[in-house]
Amino acid sequence: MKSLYLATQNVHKVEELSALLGDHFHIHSISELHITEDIPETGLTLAENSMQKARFVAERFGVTCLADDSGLEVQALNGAPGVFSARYAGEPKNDQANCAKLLVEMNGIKNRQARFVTVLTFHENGQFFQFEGEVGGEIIHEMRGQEGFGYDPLFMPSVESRTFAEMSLSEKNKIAHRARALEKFKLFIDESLLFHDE
Ligand code: ITT
Repeated sequence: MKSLYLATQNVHKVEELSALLGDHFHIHSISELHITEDIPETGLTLAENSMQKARFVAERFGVTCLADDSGLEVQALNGAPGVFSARYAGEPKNDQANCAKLLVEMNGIKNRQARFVTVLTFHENGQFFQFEGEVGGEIIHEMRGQEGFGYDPLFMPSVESRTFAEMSLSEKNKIAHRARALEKFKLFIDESLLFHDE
């Protein structure tokens, strides 16, 4: 089985991606490459940041790798926190503080519509490919649930009465943005010539 390095320091992403890709790849963490710092993300879009993270690992180590940049886009906040989702409440990154800030910003706002978006970047032999996934839903008025991470306790996907934080990993992975982007990636690798000479 081909090795794949996940270009992220976010343990929750590693858990979600590993659950969905474990039967396609032998998954590695970038700590095995002795990368211990956050990979820089200075772009203005999810696609730029996702590419930046994949290049960071690919250019240093030449390994097959997958990067993820994700964000929550709230309609009434003109797409915020968006590309700044991880540090919405400032440094250092803090999920609890981000959720608290979002609730304050949404105070009194009726339109609660939002979406999560993921852009994955896959690197193999100097080539880069991107895949996007999204899920629509709404921001509820108080945090609910203990599972997941980030804004999961505040996000209720459409046609659901539970937040992502009230779902198991496998339930979230059936409908979530990251899982949807991964479906496209898996279709790509299933059809790709890159993998047929192994
Ligand atoms: P890496 O850059 O190391 O991958 P990160 O946590 O900084 O880790 P991002 O830059 O992609 O990752 O920031 C995404 C932020 O968006 C993340 O910290 C959460 O606050 C939020 N987020 C992304 N996916 C999410 C999900 O599935 N559920 C809840 N919140 C999510």
